[in-house]
Amino acid sequence: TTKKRSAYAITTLTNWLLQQEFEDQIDNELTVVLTSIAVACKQIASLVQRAGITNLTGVQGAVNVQGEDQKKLDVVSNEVFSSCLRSSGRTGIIASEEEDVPVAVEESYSGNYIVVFDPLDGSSNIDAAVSTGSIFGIYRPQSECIVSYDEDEPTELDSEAQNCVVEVCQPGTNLLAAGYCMYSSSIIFVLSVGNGVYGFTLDPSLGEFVLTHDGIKVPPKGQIYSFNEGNYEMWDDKLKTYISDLKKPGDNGKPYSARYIGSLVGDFHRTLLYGGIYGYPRDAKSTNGKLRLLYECAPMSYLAEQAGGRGSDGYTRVLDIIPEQVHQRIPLFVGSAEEVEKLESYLKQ
Ligand code: AHM
Ligand code: MG
Repeated sequence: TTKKRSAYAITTLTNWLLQQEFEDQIDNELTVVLTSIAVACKQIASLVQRAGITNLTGVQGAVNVQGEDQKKLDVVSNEVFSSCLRSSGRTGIIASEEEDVPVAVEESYSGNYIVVFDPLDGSSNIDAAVSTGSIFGIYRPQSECIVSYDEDEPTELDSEAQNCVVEVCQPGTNLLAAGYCMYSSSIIFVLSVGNGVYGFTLDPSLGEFVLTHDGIKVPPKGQIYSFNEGNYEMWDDKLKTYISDLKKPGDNGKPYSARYIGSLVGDFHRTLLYGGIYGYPRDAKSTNGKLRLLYECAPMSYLAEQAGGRGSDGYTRVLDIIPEQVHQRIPLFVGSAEEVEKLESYLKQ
């Protein structure tokens, strides 16, 4: 006889992680890392929600290694993420969008896992209280990897820092886990540890992430495209043709709909649930696109594949690309399997 489940039963992220551990999908060290990431996300969520009150909107005044103006919340979120990971005692190396190079966690309190993250993605949306998110990926240390530096910007790294770069530059196929947390009308933590995609909504009255999206599958096709069309004139002709064709009425008599927040996590989350395609192509000015392979494109492509979708740079599977630089950019097309294949068929013509 099966026991009846109480109407009040909930599955918290903690319970879910312990279940994964019990099933040998993850080990106890990874459970600790994922738990500390969830804590960082709750802390960032609270900072984001109160930013307008606590004077945390606006720019910090510094520019990061990628030449972008750092927002105050970019800097604070990076600190929150880093300190949660360090104090977990289970991470060895951490690499962030907001840090020039990956850093090793002090030996006395370090562990094995490598965590790559973008602590607050889409931060141009912050001052208008529009959706943002945190993105992360987790790897195990490895020894083989190709490293090269941008010749225009020679870096002087000591051997420890060099080693961190080598360890961090792994292809997405090596990911042990990846996920994001979206700070929107709800705060949703979406995670895969290699056996599907699960979503947990923060219950503010409990302060806990509760399982709300069990085994997310991206629809094989979708009617929404999500591109920054302001860049249209700078795009390649094949891509222009693709976008123009999406605007022609299809079999159902309707063209595709356009939706673009300018926040990868929000645009990706919608694509995951509703289907369609998200794209950040290369253009005449940004010849490798805008998004970073390691902590934006690879984690999102991993989640897309785990949900039955695809992630491509237009020609190649994103997860097969071996990073040569920590902050390397690539074009990204991600979402419903058939929509990404359709895009590829235009670009490959
Ligand atoms: P960020 O990491 O500096 O926040 O930039 C990444 C963001 C993504 O969230 C979003 O998809 C993209 O930049 C939007 O760029 P654009 O404003 O060029 O459309
Ligand atoms: Mg980013």
